[in-house]
Amino acid sequence: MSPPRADGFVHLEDYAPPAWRIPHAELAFDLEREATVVEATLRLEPDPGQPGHAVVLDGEELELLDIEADGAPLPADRWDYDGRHLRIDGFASAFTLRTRARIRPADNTRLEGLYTSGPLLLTQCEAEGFRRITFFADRPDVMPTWRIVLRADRAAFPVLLANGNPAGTRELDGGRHEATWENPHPTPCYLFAIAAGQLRRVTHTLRTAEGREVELNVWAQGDDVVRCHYALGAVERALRWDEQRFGRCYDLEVFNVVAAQDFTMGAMENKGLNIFNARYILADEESATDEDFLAIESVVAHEYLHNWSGNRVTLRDWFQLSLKEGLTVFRDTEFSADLHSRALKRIEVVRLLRARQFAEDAGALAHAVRPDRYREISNFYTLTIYEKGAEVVRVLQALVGEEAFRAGMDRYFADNDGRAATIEDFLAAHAAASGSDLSDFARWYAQAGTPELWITADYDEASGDYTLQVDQHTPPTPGQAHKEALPMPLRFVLFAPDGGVIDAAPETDAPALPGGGVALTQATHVLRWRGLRARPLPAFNQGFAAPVKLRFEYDAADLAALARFESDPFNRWDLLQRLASGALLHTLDPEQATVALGDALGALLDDDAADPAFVAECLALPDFDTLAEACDVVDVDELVARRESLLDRLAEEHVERLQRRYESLAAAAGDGLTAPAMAARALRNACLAWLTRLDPEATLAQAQFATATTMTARLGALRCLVHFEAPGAAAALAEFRTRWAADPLVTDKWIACLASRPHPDTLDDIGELLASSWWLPTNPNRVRAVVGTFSRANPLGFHRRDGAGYRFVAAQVEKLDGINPQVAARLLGAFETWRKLAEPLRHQARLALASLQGRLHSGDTRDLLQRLLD
Ligand code: 0A1
Ligand code: ZN
Repeated sequence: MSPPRADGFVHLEDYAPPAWRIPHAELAFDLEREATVVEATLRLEPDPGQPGHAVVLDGEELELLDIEADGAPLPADRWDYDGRHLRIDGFASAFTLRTRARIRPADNTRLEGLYTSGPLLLTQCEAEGFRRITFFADRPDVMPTWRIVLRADRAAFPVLLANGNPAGTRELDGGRHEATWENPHPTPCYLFAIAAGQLRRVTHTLRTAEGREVELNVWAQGDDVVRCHYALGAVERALRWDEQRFGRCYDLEVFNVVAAQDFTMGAMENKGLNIFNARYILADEESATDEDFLAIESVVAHEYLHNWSGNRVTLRDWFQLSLKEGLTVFRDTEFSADLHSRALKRIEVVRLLRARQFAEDAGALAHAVRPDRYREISNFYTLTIYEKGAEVVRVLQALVGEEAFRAGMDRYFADNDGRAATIEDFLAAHAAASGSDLSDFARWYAQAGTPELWITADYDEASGDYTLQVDQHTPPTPGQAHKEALPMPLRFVLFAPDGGVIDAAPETDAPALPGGGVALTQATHVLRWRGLRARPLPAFNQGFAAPVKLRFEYDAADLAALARFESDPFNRWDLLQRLASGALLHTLDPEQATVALGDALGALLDDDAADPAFVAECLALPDFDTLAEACDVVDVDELVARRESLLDRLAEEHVERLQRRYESLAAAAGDGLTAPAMAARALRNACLAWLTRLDPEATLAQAQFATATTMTARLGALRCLVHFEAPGAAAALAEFRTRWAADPLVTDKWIACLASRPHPDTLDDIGELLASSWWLPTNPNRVRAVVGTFSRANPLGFHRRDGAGYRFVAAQVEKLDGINPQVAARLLGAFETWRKLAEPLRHQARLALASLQGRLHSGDTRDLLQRLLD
């Protein structure tokens, strides 16, 4: 990688391979909370192709104690450390460098490098945290094998974990002990990890398909260990799935997972030692919702699956981030779809894309799946890199077909095992395996913005000829005015007026696709059918095969008819979402759309054969973010008011049906994590929310809260009580708060419930919270529960007309910047679409952002603020 240019950006085109390689690294830690000493012994070898370079290692906030080369102290005129880089001159051939440095874990509130979380010592190194542990070439294309020695007080740190396989332990003097770990796989330092402390585990041993015996362990503090069983099961499911679906086996003797209460992101795939935000590990039915369980399974799988997509095949540089993240999200969503319902998983993914990624792709922070420059890489752990990156992989699979895609994946893993790869390497493997030319496909990685497909129909009564013209267009994004057409699948079905499927294939220059439909390869295509008896009704993009916005002139009656005809469950859901959006945004006749939507929902509620989880998804109308994303100018109050009144009207229309389903599902919704029980709880909670709108006493919600035996039911009821400001709300909140006061993860739940109460005066509650002992600004989960929820899930609070919501979030960003810059920077993301706000909000948002100028200190927040204001 290369240093930033004078413009402050690191540029993709400046990439140069490392001038010095590190084939092997040995680290010894004397672990202590206040001051840990790290001794690093690095074998350094010059790249014969690039002679004459000084050795330059990264190192931040390190207190250098000793420096030696080949066993002798290095004279002061041979090295220089300026607080960011250690430069060593005068070596032309391989040598061994030994440094000793002191670091201060207890002072590390950034949670990057080595830090304390309660009594534990933990690390987080991705993306550039390893340079806060020791002097090293902190870039992903330097991949040594590792030997790691940990020494610590036995009583305080009885468990000492690091990457790789255990390679011995011994007792030391003074109540200390030592553990050695060896990682034989070439591994970049961003995947380095240690975890030390009083950890307890649940464990399970299995044999991989290759015959290797592997011990799986999930570790947590104290009594939390009893809530690790579900995560342990999820590790095993992910391991087996990767064997079966992608032929990938696990490659060490042990796979350790550790739960941490203080963790900035979701989890981290360190080689053989995954470290997790505790919220993605700890669960039982008393304390975790069904959604929590599903999220745990998918994050556990995500991190496990990185062992191949990310670790065995790693990244050449951080511009390639989506090569591991997009691909691994693709793999984890396939895992969840194979294990549970494919349609429900697709709905979940598309909701997130539409509510958040489309907005990112159209706002001030838009960037390509492979950006070509960055100031601060931690600001690129985005929905575009992850979720759109996964969609791009899905598009590739649709274009080449599932069989060729699997062959391409085999080839990618085989050709790049142990290497630091690029997106070009990924595409080359798929091009070779499928025999396709993927040069146009590469545009998906370079071009930002959500593509739009404009489809227009023409039917000639006399001849019965029907044509569809498909025009592709991607709007401009910052720095990218002109866009080219992207290759993508177009799936479609034509329905006759009676709902029968018209089976004929169209005449078209667009190539047919292996799984049905055609490949769009140009900006415009025409599809023509001849001699149809009547004007057909087309449905498109089954399964959301292409991540696009699709425009076709339907009226409400068309959408309602299609929702009855369509057999693809994703599309049936999507057609109802379109009806709702059309009613709310007035892109359809609002009255007709409302009536059609009401009829469709009524039929669904009457249909006891339909999956209750699917019915619950249909009852969940497009959220505020999704609606706002579809507007050019966002009038927050108007949008919220329209949505509320549509919900009121639909709830009134269906009150009896809602009551019937709520009651009839009571038995099925008891305990247990079976699909039918979870589905029943989902639909009951959806019905309860609609019914509570109509009942000022909130009788059902109060009863559900009082008798709940699962967190899903309890929290569903609490949310209704708090959000509708029902009579029992304060008592329920107080009871919940007291009962779970010792559990930070459950505490985050009531806090998020409070912070999302849809009312402008929620800001006052938040003020009280911040003055209480519940406020823990050093704990990322707590900050997200309070400030993140308020800014992202409370439109009436955040977008208060007086701008107080914006000022509050801006003030928190400034405070948190000095504690944990990555957490602070993420909060700024709530302003990404501020330019679309109707006045006076736009002006207020600008003032709040401008007030931060000159007051932020970290690279993370300064980069985001500048991009928001540019
Ligand atoms: N690679 C992780 C995400 C991650 C990124 C940065 C982190 O440190 C601040 C932590 C985790 C994943 O995709 O799960
Ligand atoms: Zn990941």
